[in-house]
Amino acid sequence: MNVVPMTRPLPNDLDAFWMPFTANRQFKQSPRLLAGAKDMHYYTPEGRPILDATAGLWCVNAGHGRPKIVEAVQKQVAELDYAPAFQMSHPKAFEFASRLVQITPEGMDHAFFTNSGSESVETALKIALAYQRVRGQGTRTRLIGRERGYHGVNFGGISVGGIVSNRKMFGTLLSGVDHMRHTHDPARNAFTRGEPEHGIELAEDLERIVTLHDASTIAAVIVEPVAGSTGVLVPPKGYLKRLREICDKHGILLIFDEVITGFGRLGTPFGADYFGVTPDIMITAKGITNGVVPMGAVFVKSEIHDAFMTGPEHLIEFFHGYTYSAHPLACAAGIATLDTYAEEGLLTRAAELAPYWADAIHSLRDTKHVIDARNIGLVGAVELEPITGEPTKRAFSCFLECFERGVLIRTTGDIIALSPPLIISKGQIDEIVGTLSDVLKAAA
Ligand code: PXG
Repeated sequence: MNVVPMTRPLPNDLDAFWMPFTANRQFKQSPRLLAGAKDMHYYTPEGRPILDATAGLWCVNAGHGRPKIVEAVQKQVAELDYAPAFQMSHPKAFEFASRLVQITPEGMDHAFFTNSGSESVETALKIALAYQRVRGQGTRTRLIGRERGYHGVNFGGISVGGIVSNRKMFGTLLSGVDHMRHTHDPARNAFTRGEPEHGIELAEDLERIVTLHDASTIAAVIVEPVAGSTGVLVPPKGYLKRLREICDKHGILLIFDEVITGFGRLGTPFGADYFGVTPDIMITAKGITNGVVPMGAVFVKSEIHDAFMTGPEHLIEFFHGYTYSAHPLACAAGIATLDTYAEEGLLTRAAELAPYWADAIHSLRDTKHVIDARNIGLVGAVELEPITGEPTKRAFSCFLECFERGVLIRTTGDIIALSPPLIISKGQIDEIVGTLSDVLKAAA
């Protein structure tokens, strides 16, 4: 089936669109456009297939153009395009929330809808602060993040985040934030398959911060179970369990940012399931609608939700929300996405593929320029030796060359990150790694 017309009109002026997180001038000299997509592939405007090794931007977990999702959105837009989100709602919002809390970790049974990962982060931080206040612990106003963490691009998220280039241009950010150390330790853990052996002691950094500020000032700790954007940092064995223990000991809320690890990426529905650690608040987005309609959701334990449900019943309990919270198109896409995940076993498929995937990623170990390779679930990273004096250039050149050869990868610094749709075949894994290997061997 030819799903994409072979010719599409190309835009003739690329100037007006200021592109996000993009080298705009480089792009506009040599644009890379995607005009169609089906299953594991994108198609350029000329009809050239590009194997998607990144699930779009870590979001198209069920692959592209999935019929159920397409039909659900088409039907929904004709039936109900928009309903006010405040003091009103529509049936699919409740249906979707109820379906979601059936697959979230035990006890995480209320969903607050947003439109992106960044909004989910802000929502979670606000819930954490407000919860401490409604339960009579209003001195707990500090938020603790981690170096190299990525929590979207809004002010709360970049404050608790730890990626320097995302922070340094934007002033003093939120006050009262501190950061634990990151867990990347290539000297001890390079070329680890799955969770690294070394580094559980880095969780004790939280104890250091508690000692410095006192627990009575700390509302919450936020971490990605696996740090994605910074270049796939898999937590050391036992690290997240230890964080949970320290949070419990001090009455600090634990927030997992599962924007990437949610919805099957690690071979379990959520990272919390993979690591056997349940947070108090869980942030999601991306795979919640298979990337088809922007959406995010924040899940909370009942005790957090219920703590707000006091006072006169005609009053708003939590002064927060978005015009497009639980947008009908997003809910329709989300329900069809959950159906697709369930019918095809996609929330656990990565577990079956993980050993094959790990072998493929680690087959690059002795390839030119490679200084580390790491993997977990259907996530992989290959770290390259930077070109002296020109950091990021080697990986970016590999990205451009892979695209020329028909494979879409993602780079951050000199790290190549791979996270294909969960429907990938073993042959397609070989194609990704084979292309990457050829490109690396030929790279300067
Ligand atoms: N938290 C985490 C853990 C994320 O990975 C966000 C929040 C923000 O989501 P939104 O929907 O506001 O973008 C993210 C987003 C990459 C990459 O290639 C990662 C993200 C976005 C774009 C690219 O690493 N993560």
